[in-house]
Amino acid sequence: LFSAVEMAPRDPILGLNEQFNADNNPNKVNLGVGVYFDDNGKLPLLQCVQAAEKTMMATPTARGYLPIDGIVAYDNAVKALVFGADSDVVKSGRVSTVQAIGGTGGLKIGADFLKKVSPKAKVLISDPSWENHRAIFVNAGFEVDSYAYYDAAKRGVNFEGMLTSLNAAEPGTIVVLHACCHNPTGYDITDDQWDQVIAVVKDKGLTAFLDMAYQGFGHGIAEDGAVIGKFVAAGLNIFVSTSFSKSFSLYGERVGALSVVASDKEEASRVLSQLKIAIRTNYSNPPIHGGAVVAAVLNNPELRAQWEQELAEMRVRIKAMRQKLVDGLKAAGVQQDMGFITSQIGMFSYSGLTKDQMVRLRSEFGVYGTDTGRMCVAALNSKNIDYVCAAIAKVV
Ligand code: PLP
Ligand code: TYF
Repeated sequence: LFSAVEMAPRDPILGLNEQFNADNNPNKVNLGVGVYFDDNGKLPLLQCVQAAEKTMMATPTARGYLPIDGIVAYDNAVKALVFGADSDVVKSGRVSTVQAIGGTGGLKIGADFLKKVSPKAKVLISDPSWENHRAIFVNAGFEVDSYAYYDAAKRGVNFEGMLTSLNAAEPGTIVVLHACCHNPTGYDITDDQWDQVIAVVKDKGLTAFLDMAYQGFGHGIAEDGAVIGKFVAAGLNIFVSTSFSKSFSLYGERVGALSVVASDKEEASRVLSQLKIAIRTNYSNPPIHGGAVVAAVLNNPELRAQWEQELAEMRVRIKAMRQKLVDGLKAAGVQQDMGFITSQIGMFSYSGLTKDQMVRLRSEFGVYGTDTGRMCVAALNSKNIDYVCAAIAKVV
């Protein structure tokens, strides 16, 4: 049966983890996978999460099946977070939100639903993008292409190219956009550029699918979410996938969501019924724990305030590490101005290092980033930063 089964390539990022774990170098630093570590190099367990879990454990509950679309209080909290509790679009019942297995699950449910709605549509992802974007939409049966995004020479977004790509797209094309904290480059487009993208999406009849995996890691929860309000204000039917993996440091609980904005309440209920089919045929219904924790935090004013503060601490620490990286590289003797690192946002920095340099960083120094030069700034800390800077200085 399996004699002709080919060995699949490893995930370029998760595969690095395996290599890192097997490395005996005592100084090794993992800047490969997008995971936030605190200044002690530890994966945080947020106080707000611990508090919510403590309360939950005090009155243990039996675990029946959840509704197909998940915990109602969770879905409503996500809606409020993403669109604003008092927004017209939520109050008028135009948003259908379902709990999903991580942001990945939100993308997959959206992709399966879209395949039924627009079976012939093409999908465009940014060049470059999170690798799984392509895989998820290809697996859902779509042809996936890319739109111009990164300009290596300019160290920024090739916005003209992006607009040209979008303008050339067929009506109905599905465009996957990083709502904030672009992965892997760390370069976002400006407010004004978002307005121009929205105008093209509207003009050309494209379908925007906004991937929000890092809300709160850019400029703030509301600031990062504002782009969603712009699409809604333009009267567009959009998809938004949400991930709490990073913002709640709940990677392994697989907490995410998919929200779809319909034209009216009746349409939204039909959309929801189809999203439930996609969920049922993938995994029937979501798990309880992670969603219950996030709902408990988001729906309790005290815990919510604590979460906002803890998320702000992560955001501020990452920004401080960007500056330390720039200063440290200069002090370590790197001639080139690396100041661009502080104009990037979110967890990642596209460092501009070549594949050869990244391979040397790994093999000679145990400093792991992706071959594309992407480094997870959120894994730098006051103890490893000097070592990382010295290593980079030796390979550039
Ligand atoms: N989208 C982007 C851009 C990501 O970087 C990630 C990272 O994991 C995801 C989606 C998936 O999130 P999750 O781990 O919640 O599935
Ligand atoms: O880009 C990253 O590092 C994170 C984590 O298949 C990740 O988004 C990486 C690869 C993958 C799933 C998650």
